[in-house]
Amino acid sequence: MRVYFSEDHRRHFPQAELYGGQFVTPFERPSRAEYVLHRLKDRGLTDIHAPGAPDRAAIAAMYDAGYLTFLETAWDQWKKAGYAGEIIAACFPARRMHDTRPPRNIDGQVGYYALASETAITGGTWDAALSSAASAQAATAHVLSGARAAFALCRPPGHHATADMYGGYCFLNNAALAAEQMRAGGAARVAILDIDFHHGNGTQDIFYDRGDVFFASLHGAPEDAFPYFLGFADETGKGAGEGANANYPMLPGTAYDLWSQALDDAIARIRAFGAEALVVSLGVDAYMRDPISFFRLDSPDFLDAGRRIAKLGLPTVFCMEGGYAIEEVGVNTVNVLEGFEAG
Ligand code: SP5
Ligand code: ZN
Repeated sequence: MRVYFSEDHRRHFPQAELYGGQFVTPFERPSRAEYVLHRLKDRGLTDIHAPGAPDRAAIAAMYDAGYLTFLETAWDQWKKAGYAGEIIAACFPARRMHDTRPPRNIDGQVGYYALASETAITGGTWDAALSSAASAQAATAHVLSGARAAFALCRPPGHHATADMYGGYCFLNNAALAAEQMRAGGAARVAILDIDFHHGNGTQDIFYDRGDVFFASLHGAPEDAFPYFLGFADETGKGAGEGANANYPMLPGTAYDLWSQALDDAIARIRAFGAEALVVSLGVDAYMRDPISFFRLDSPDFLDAGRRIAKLGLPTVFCMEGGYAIEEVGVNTVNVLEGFEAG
């Protein structure tokens, strides 16, 4: 399976994540990608390519223009305001406040475009986010040209990003861009299967009223897990999208027996939907030793999950999402890909 990966991911490496009231080294850090890369090479997956330039028109078509301008200019504005630290959101348009009036002030803009404050922006963040999107776009182009599958080793990840908000370590929604590109490339119906531990709120939001893109997400129940405010089972889509959204929230301690039942159900729904192409949001934070998550999957379970996904028989783009048990992220991620290739 061909892999797309950009070294530019390293340009996004904030020093700080707000966690438990302290600033810690971000869980989402550059070494994650390096571990995946090493494991790919160890297992003979050496067909690794740098993506070309991102398709900016496709990004502009999906994204809010003000949001893109914000991402592009936030660091300069922050410096001009005289701030010495990284960009961290501190106040938000909460209930009964205006959420359609982006402020002029940079602190105001940051809160307006952030959905969580754990995620910092630095001088290299925008370029890294673009390079991550470019990997997803190049992997999708490769599959559209006839390959069975491709892996976009995206970093930063994407599934929490909406068309106008960043957070959850995500800035541009790589999987959403891949799905839309599949549609533009001729797939009448596309499915996105999100197996990251966290609900893919951004992806759900982008396609919620669309009947041509099915979204299924397996994740920690929102009562207990980030992003807390979306991902409930009764979110089934709206308008033309009614019935094209499937959430599988699961409780702390969930192991592969239950998780794989949810996976099988999601796969059956994708088959019934009649998807012609598949995008997998491939996070491996469902792993039992993940430091910020609470499922109990073990490494061999990821092999089995890959096998089950392959049974759909669809052209498939994998986009890297989360996974924070740093050293095991490589093994678990590549296990999904190897299971898929064996299945
Ligand atoms: C892409 C992705 O996996 N993003 C995840 C973002 C999670 N950010 C919020 C983390 C909050 C962690 N709280 C965990 C408590 C564990 N004791
Ligand atoms: Zn996650």
